[in-house]
Amino acid sequence: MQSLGTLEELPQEYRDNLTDLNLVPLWPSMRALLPYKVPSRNTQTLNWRYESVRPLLMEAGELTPMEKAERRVLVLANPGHGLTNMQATPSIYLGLQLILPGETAPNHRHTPNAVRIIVEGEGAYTTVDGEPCRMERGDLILTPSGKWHEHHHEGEGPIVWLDVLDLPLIYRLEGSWAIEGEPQPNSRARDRSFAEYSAAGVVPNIGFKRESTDSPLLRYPWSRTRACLTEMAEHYAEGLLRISYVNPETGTSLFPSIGFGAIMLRPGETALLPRRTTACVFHAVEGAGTLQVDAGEALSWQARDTLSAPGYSEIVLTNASDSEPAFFITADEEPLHQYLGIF
Ligand code: GTQ
Repeated sequence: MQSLGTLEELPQEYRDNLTDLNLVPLWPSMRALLPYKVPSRNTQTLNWRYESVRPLLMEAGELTPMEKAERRVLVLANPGHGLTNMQATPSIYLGLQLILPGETAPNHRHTPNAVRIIVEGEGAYTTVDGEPCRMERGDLILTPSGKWHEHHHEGEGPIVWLDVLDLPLIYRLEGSWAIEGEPQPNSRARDRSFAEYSAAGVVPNIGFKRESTDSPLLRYPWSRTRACLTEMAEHYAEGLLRISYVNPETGTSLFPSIGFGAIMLRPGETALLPRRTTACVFHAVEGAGTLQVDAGEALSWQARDTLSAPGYSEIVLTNASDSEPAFFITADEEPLHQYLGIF
């Protein structure tokens, strides 16, 4: 490929004149903007070990009361994107949120889409547009763009979950904003969307037509995802065991931005993931093993750890146990890549 002119080759006076008029010459940056065949990727391969993060999160519980935090979160920031930009991948924000017994994270709604993946603790629920969604280990709780949500914790110990938002994308689109609301009335004991939509292949037919394209199901319990993968393993002796979380009405991804999935590794399995364009986040729900990207250093992981890996890479996951399966919940940018035609 032809080498192009550099900035330094241009007379300083000419460069200054360009700058004065808010102009930039393309050719010195041409190859950086449009690299040959494979994009440049800032997403680093990383493990945020829960064992290391947890003590600092608990310390935040002592240092900062809920009134001073609104959301008490330590953000899992990928240094490749610059720590203060709070990106795990180009479009995905991750945070570990702590609520102590008796605390409430007050009601608000915002434009970014959010999912919580429960990491530790029992007895908490998130109320989403009036629907109280119970939170158990590994469950996915959805708060799609614009829905009111507040978090309550009535259990014994701390509760911790992983927030997954499309905040970096929405923020850069200059579309990120929030408003506070009055506490939501506790009109229901349980989440109605779960009654209506949680039986696969069955949807309610009681005389209403939904206008929204959001997933109508707000809680995807881990017990059902796990049971599905375990049952699939009975039928497939080999090949990647993977499911996608979908909108039960349309079969499409939960959000237009981020796609969610889950992977099971059989006992002793080494899984080579098909190479994909999108960066990916892995949250280990059960087990222990390694993650290796492009034959680099193998990172060890265990249950409750959260990892990131860049797109266009070859990812190998191993399960260290010869007797027990291992499970991940994944988040990636596939829906966006599909929409943009770059997947
Ligand atoms: O729980 O609503 O990690 O609004 C970041 C922003 C969590 C939340 C985050 C939020 C929330």
